[in-house]
Amino acid sequence: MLTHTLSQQSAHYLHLEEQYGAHNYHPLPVVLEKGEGVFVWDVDGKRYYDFLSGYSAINQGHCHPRIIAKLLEQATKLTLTSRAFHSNKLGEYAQYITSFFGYDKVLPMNTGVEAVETAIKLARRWGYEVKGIEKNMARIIVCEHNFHGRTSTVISFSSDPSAYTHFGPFMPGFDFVPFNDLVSLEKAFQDKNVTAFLLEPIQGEAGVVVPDEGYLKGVRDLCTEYNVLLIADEIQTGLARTGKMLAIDHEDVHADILILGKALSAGILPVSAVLADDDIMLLIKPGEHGSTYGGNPLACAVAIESLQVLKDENMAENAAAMGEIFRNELTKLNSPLIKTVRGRGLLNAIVVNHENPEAAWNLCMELKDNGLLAKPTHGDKIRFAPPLVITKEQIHECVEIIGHSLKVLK
Ligand code: IF1
Repeated sequence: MLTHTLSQQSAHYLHLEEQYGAHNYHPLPVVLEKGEGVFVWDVDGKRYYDFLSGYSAINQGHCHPRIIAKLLEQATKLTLTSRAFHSNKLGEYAQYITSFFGYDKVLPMNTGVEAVETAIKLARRWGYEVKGIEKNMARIIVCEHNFHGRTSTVISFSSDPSAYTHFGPFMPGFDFVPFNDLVSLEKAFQDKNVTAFLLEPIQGEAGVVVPDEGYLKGVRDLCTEYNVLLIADEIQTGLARTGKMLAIDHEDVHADILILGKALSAGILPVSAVLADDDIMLLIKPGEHGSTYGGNPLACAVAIESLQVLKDENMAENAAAMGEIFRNELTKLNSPLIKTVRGRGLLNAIVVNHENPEAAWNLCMELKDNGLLAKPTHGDKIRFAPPLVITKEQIHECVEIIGHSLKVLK
């Protein structure tokens, strides 16, 4: 029997969360208090490799010194003006990020799902005012097993009962197609009321589902042919995570609307962004959309440095190289407990092969005891997504930890 003891310190903090916090998560029983690069430390001073990276928000590594320095510098100057007034940082950031990704304009928001909601509003506005769809008839196509966030509109097009049960009534105007299926997508596009197709270029929460080579290019061609906006949700797959700056870059695809979040601020504060060209972005007029913190000077300063660091430290190239080694070494373990190893760059996952439904959880508990933090997604899959600063030596050490933990589990 695997036994996992809990220190008194950790038990104290778990109790406080249990007693006074909502029970909307089921975290691994570890209480962290420090992070640096690929490592985090718990309240007892034990060190772990972080193989979740805040669900890909910490691509640059925990507390990256250059980004923290920019945070501190701006935090002592000006943190929020609201959009009732201009700030020097917003204009600088807007110019920086639009040239970084090749778009005319950026609409700054805070959380990922706010950016997804913003993209939905932009696509509907374009559908009515440019494509000429009848009022309130616009449809947006989404993929089965998608994950785009947790607001009431966004769960309206989730296919996961745990995300939408007893949260109705739901927002109308969304239709499903299977992911990685161009035939179904073209069929869905026969409906003239379709204004956009929203997808994750790799499905993260579904367990790192990588589409066939050519799928993203096929999506681009169909969207162009049927005058449908391509909305790429790169909140989890973007910002060097999959071995390119964007996951759609693997097929040289340009999205009509690009959504970013998470690592846009390196895990420091919520920053998200919607990028589009003028023919779409300028359809939202002054006073028709916004948010209190959207585009605040602190977020702008942190986001510029977070993006610059990705480039300066060649994080996409490192993610591609380290991911290749990681998947090859995992496969070489030849563990009967690993059904599949899949992913791209440093967004990877294994499918655990075991009749015990708790096997993935038990493996994560064993990994935790051996100094590596990861978490199961949808039962039998474990996502492995370390910060993109991880070195070859560290990858090999982590594969050893995984191999040893698998043996114990067997
Ligand atoms: C949770 C999942 C990951 C995202 C994509 C939009 C959002 C997310 C592709 C919304 C957020 C987070 C949310 C967090 C856990 C995590 C997650 F398990 F929920 F699905 F990463 F896979 N698009 N993903 O991945 O961004 O509003 O959260 O900033 O809700 O448990 P957000």
